[in-house]
Amino acid sequence: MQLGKLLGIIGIILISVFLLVAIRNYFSNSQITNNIVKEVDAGAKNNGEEQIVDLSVKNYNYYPNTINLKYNVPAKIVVDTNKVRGCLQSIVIPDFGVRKFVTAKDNIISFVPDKKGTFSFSCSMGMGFGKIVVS
Ligand SMILES: [Cu+2]
Repeated sequence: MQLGKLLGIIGIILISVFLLVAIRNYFSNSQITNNIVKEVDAGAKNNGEEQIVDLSVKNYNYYPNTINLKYNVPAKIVVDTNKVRGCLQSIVIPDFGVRKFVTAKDNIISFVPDKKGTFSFSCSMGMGFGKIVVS
């Protein structure tokens, strides 16, 4: 009678532990699966790579004046709005469909350089200008 009770309690403990482990494995497995899916998604587009370029001003024009980018790697141009002022804040890159007025709070221009070659960028009035070389 006592032994039966004891075995019953041990049985319940064993089942509980088994269930806990099973539940934990289930959740950690689904997390791993999610991560793999995310990596595959990113890989299809760009291997998770990105390129970051800082854009400032020198001699009343954009600096660097020629921006070199890798083909098909998402680009982020981080604009230093302490230097890039006034109409130079209105940046246009026609070949990549970019037209943006950058501010201190919103100073990143993102696009994918999906064409190879040399392209121009400028302020919307064409007073400041430069080149983007994608290779
Ligand atoms: Cu301008």
